[in-house]
Amino acid sequence: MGFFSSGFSGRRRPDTPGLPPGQYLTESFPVLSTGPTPRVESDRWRFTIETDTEFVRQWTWDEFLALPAEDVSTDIHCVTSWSKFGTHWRGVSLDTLLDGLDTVDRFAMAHSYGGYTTNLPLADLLGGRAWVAYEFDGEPLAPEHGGPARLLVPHLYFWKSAKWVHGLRLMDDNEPGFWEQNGYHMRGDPFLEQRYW
Ligand SMILES: Nc1nc2c(c(=O)[nH]1)N[C@H]1C(S)=C(S)[C@@H](COP(=O)(O)O)O[C@H]1N2
Ligand SMILES: [Mo]
Repeated sequence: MGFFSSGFSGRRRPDTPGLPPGQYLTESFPVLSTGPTPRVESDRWRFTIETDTEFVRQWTWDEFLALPAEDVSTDIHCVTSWSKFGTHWRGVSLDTLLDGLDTVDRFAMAHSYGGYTTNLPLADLLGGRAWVAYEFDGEPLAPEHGGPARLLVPHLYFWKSAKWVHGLRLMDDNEPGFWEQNGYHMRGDPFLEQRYW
């Protein structure tokens, strides 16, 4: 088995279990942001879930911290080809945030402080596979990694995990978000290599 150097400081091991095709492992935690890091004070912070027509739910920071939280250990996969194994997060499951919600909408647009957006099927946010995370490695989530809180949807490419997440807008139609308008995949499953469309 060969080891190939790649653009980043990682190593490529073609048959590493859990490593999606075309990915290499890195020990570091690269920062990928399209713009400056927005600074969101916790007393200003809100997380909202809404539909096109009707306001649904909103939490303040204190209300959010009072929700049941989960510890999550997971691998993450960026479309630029780095993967990182065994990352540790704490956050609130989207199952909790969307619990009891009565909607016919099948898609969601995650939107962030700073203007970033990314679209996801609602099904990918349910079933214990998505969180709004506010801790990494037992510490408050660093601003450059999306603090105070970010979406964490680790079974999809990491661009779907919106940093500085501000809320979800539920949608009837699958509208493209920021990277999706620029050719990235509407779903983004790393094991299916759904990078572009
Ligand atoms: N708000 C916002 N969220 C974002 C991004 C961004 O530019 N802005 N970049 C995405 C991309 S492409 C990746 S790979 C991850 C990077 O997260 P990290 O900087 O914590 O590694 O965040 C995703 N979420
Ligand atoms: Mo990315």
